Amino acid sequence: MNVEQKPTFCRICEPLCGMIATVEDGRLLALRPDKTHPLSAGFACQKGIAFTEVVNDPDRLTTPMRRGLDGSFTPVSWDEAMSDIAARLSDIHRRHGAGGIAWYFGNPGAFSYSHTLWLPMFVAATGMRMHLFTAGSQDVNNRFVASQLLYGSALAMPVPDALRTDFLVVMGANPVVSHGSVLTVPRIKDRMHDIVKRGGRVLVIDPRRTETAAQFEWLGIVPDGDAFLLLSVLHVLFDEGLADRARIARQADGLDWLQRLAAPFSPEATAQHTGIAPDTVRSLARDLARTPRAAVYGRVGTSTGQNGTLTTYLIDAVNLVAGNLDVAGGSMFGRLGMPCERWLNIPGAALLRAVYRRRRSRIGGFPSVLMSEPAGLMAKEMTMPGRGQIKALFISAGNPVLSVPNGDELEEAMRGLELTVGIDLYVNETLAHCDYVLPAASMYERDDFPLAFQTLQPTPFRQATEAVVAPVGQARTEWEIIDELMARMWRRTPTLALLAAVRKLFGLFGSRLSPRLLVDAVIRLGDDGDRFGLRRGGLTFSRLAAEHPHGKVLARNLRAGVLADVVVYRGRKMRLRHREIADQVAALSRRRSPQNYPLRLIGMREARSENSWMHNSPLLMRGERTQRALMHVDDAAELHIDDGDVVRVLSEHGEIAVPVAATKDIVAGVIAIPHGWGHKGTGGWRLANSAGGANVNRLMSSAPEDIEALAGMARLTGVPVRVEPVS
Ligand SMILES: Nc1nc2c(c(=O)[nH]1)N[C@H]1C(S)=C(S)[C@@H](COP(=O)(O)OP(=O)(O)OC[C@H]3O[C@@H](n4cnc5c(=O)[nH]c(N)nc54)[C@H](O)[C@@H]3O)O[C@H]1N2
Ligand SMILES: Nc1nc2c(c(=O)[nH]1)N[C@H]1C(S)=C(S)[C@@H](COP(=O)(O)OP(=O)(O)OC[C@H]3O[C@@H](n4cnc5c(=O)[nH]c(N)nc54)[C@H](O)[C@@H]3O)O[C@H]1N2
Ligand code: SF4
Ligand SMILES: [Mo]
Repeated sequence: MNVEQKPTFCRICEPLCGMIATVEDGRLLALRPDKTHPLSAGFACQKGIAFTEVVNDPDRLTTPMRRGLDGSFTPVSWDEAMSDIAARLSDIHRRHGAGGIAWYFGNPGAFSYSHTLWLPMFVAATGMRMHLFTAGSQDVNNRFVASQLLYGSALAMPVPDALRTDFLVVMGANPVVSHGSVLTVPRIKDRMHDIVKRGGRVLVIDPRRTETAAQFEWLGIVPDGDAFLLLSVLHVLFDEGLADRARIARQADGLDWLQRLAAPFSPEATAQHTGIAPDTVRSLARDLARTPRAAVYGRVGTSTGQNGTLTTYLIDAVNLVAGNLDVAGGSMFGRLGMPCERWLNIPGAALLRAVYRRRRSRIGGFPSVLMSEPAGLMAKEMTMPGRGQIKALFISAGNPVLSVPNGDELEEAMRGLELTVGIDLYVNETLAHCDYVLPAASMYERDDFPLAFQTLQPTPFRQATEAVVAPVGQARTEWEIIDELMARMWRRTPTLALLAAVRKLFGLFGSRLSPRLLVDAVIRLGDDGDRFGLRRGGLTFSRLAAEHPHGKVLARNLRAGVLADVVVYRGRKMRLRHREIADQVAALSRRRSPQNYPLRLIGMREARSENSWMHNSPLLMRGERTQRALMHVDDAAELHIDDGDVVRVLSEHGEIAVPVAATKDIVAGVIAIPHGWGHKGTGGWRLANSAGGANVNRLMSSAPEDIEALAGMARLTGVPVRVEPVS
C-alpha cells in the first residue's frame, strides 16, 4: 500500500484554497485544508472537503455514453463516439456553415486553464460565425463591458484592496457564503474582520441581511435600486465639492459629463427607488471621500438586474470620484507583470472592442462580449429558422437548463437539434437531452494553474499543481477532447490548416502544441518568471509545482499608480463619456412595474451548494437539506402564510412551488430563492434527484426585451413576482 500526501488547491470557487490530497495507490482518499498554504493557511470550506465524494461518486460518468431512442444511455468507446460526433459535425458544418454550430461553456470551465485556452482554438477553427455562449451572461459579462468602456480593455478589472482598506462597501455580494467573486482573497471573512479590528468598517448594501451583513453593518436596499443609489452618491460627491478634480483629471477624461449625468439624481430624488434615506446617502458619500483607504465592491447582485453594465460602470465611477481608484486600500488593478504588458494588450483589446461594436447576435442584435452571445437567447437561436440557426450544440461544464432563464424552453429546443454533446462529470439536467455525454476529468485529475484569476488577487500569488490522481475510468480533460475533435474535423478551414502547420513546427522541435506550453509561457514571462532562462531560478510551471507546492507569494500587496499602464486608450486615461451609458441612465426612468406582481425576487447562494452541481454529495446534503424561499414576516402574515408552508411563486413568465421560511432579515416586499435546485430525475445524480426543489429560473424571462442591452445579461434579480398560498 502506497499512501501519499500531495499539496494542491481547490478550484470550486475563487479563493482557490490550498489542499492536501491523501492518495492511496492512485485513488483519492481524502482532502484536508493545507496549513502550510501562505494565504488560506489551513482553511477550506465544506464543499472543498466534500470533493472527495465528487471524485469517487458512483453516479459519476466514467465512459462515453450514447443516448438511445428510448432516452437511456449506453456506454460506447471513445473512438466510436468521437468518429460519429466528428462525422455528424462535419456534415452539419458543410450544410449550415459555422453558424449551425454552438458551444455553451459553463462556470467550472473557467477554473481550468486548459479548457479555457483550447475552446477558443475550436471556435477559431470552426469559423467566427459559430455561436459561443457562457455562464458569463448570467454572471459577469457586464463587468467586462463596463471595463471595456472605461479602460478600453475588457480584462482590466479593478478589485478592492481588502487587505489594506479601512472602509469596504460590499454591494450585491455575500462573501461569507460565496468566499469572494471576481476577487481572489483566501479567508475573505477573516480579512474583512481584520478591517474592523484595525478600526475600519465593512458596510453591506443588500436587500437581505445576509450572512455577511449579519457580521458587519447592513444597509437594506430595494432590489435593482443600486444604479439610483450610486448616481446619488456621485451627485453628493460633486454637490459638496468632495471630488479632487485636478487629481481626477490626471486619471480620466469626461468628469464634467459625469457630473451632468448625475445632476438630476439627488438623494431626495432617488430615495423612492432605493428605500435609502437621503442623509444616509450623504454620509456614505462623505465617508467614501474622506476615508483615505476606501473601496466600493459589487458582484452578482449588482450585475444581474436590469442595468448591470451601468451599475458596474457607476461603482468604478464612485471609486474614481471619491479618490479611491488605483490607490492602496482602494480599488486596484492586478497585472501579470509581463514585459510590455500594455503593448501586448492593446491589439487584443482593440479587436474585442471592434467585435463588440460590429458583431451582433442574430436575435435581438446584442453585442458580442468576449466573442460570446447572451445565453438567455440560446433556445431561440435553436428554434428560429434561417441562416445561423443552431443545429449542433456542445455543452462543457455547464447546466444551462437550471442556470439560464426559462430552462423549459431550452429543453424543448434541444429536442429539435441534429447533434448534442455534453462534457461533464455527471449526466446533469441539460446533458440528459444529449446524443452523447463524454466523461470529463475532475479538477484533481488534471494539472492546473488558475490563469483567469491571476490579476484578481490583492496579494499577488502563484500556485500550480500537477494532477494528483489519474482520471477515473476513461475520463479525459476537455482540451484533449477538443484537440481530438479538431484533428478529426470536417474540411480544412484556413485556421485548421494554419494550426496543423504550427503543430508540425512544434513537432520538429520535439514538443507538442498544448495549453500547458502557453500557460508555461505566461508564468515564465510574468512576475518572478524565468523569462526563458534570462532570470536564473525564475518560475516555470514545472518549477512552481515542484519547488513551491504550497504556492508562492510574489508581493504582499498590489502596486498603486498603475492606471496609465492598465488603460489601453490613447492618452492613457479612462473615458467616462459614453452614449451607451447616457442611454442606460435615460432608461432608468422608463422602468416598468407590472400590475399584480408586488414582490421582488432576489437570489441566494447557500454555503453547501455550488450552483446546481454539488447536491449529490452526502456530506453536503446531510440534515435533509431542501430548497426554501425567504420572505419577510410581515409579507407572510399579510398572505396568511406560516413558516414552512409551500407557496406558489408566480412571475409574468412562469411559476414554481417552494416552501417558505419567514424572517425579519430581509427588506419587506422582497423574496429570496436559491437557484440550482429542481433536479427532477432526468439527470443521473440520484441523491440530487431525491432532494427535489424547483428551478427558480422558470420565473425568469428569455425574451430579448428583458435582456440587458449592453452585455446581454439575464435579469435574475429584482424580478416582479406574486406569492400565493397553496391550499
Ligand atoms: N457556497 C457557494 N459559493 C459560491 C457559489 C455557490 O453557488 N455557493 N457560486 C459561485 C459563483 S458561480 C459566483 S458568481 C459567486 C457569486 O458571489 P457573490 O456575488 O458574492 O454571491 P451571491 O450570493 O450571488 O451574492 C449576491 C448578493 O446580492 C444580493 N442582491 C440581490 N439583488 C440585489 C440588488 O439588486 N442590489 C444589491 N445591492 N444586492 C442584491 C443578494 O441578496 C446576495 O446577497 O459565488 C461563488 N461561490
Ligand atoms: N437565478 C439565478 N440563476 C443563476 C445565478 C443566480 O445567482 N441566480 N447565478 C448564475 C451564475 S453566477 C453562474 S456562474 C451560473 C452557473 O451556471 P452553469 O455553469 O451553467 O451551471 P453549474 O450549475 O455551475 O454546472 C456546472 C456543471 O459543470 C460540471 N463540472 C464540474 N466540474 C467540471 C469539470 O472540471 N469539467 C467539466 N467538463 N464539467 C465539470 C458539473 O457537474 C455541472 O454539471 O448560474 C447562473 N444562474
Ligand atoms: S472556499 Fe471552499 S469551495 Fe471555495 S476554493 Fe476554498 S475550499 Fe474550495
Ligand atoms: Mo458565477
